[in-house]
Amino acid sequence: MKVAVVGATGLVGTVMLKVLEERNFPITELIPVASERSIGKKITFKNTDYSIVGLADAIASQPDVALFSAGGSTSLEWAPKFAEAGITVIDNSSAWRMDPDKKLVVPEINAKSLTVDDKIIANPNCSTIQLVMALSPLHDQYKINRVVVSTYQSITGTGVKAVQQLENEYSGTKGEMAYPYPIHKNAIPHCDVFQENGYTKEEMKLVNETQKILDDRTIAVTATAIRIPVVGGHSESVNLEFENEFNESEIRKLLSETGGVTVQDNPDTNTYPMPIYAEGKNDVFVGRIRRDHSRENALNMWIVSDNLRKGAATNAVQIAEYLVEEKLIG
Ligand code: 2RA
Repeated sequence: MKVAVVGATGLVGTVMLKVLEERNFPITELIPVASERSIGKKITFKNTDYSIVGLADAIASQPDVALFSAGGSTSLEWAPKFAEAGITVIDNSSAWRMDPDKKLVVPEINAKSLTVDDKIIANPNCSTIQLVMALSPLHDQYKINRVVVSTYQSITGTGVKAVQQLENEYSGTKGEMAYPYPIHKNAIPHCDVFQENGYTKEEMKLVNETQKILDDRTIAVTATAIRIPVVGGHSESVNLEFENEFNESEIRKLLSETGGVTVQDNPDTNTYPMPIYAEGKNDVFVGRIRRDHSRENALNMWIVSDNLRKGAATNAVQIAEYLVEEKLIG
């Protein structure tokens, strides 16, 4: 399998390469792609050095699949060109997610909808992926009517500049600011840009992508997305209202039996998910599961996951693995 990684030197692209290697994805040739300034630089993958190439050269190399994490404008311009050349694109930007003709895929939930005709496949937003991984089995069993989610997001979601700003603030070094405010000792209620309706794009991604992936526009979703000085992963406080009755042990059992989800939930032993321990792992961790006694059929829980892994790179690689298994590529 010839695989292109577009954005190979970025935070997510670097993790994509790590995950491809860890999961022993059947690669015969890697085509690392990055911006003009990186062309010709070498990267090592599975003990082999590869030269970084530009987008046009990547198409000419005719990879079977291209994992994109290079921003929305690059995806909008180049994903169609790769697709026209017969290359299947799995895109981690927001460019194609809400396109009615493109599939928005979390393999454990809706990979089965993929066909050989899907040449541009959208990888959902990191905070959405971990949310729907926990919601999907519960929605199937109890029908979710409403979701209220507050996220506590790692600064790695903003990018290298924000990680550097936090490190500078720790060390008292002056440097470029990704945010107009300090990140250290702070919580910034602002992920991505504000929209006319007073919500940020990040918050509306949680609303719109959740409904699309669960294929149910009747689910009411409202979100507040907060950036905090953490690097290991995103955390989410979630309140759910179900159509039907449930019991908490059934909920825990259902989640425990869901592939890709790990329940960490025992107040007696102070057991609950935390980003510092989720970092570097591919699962979605769920805890603090407890009935919301203020509403009928309502539940609270806490969801944590490494946003660079299941929230981005691992989910994209798992889509590629599905395509290989089903002989939709290669
Ligand atoms: C964020 N969800 O965390 C986005 C990913 N870039 O900012």
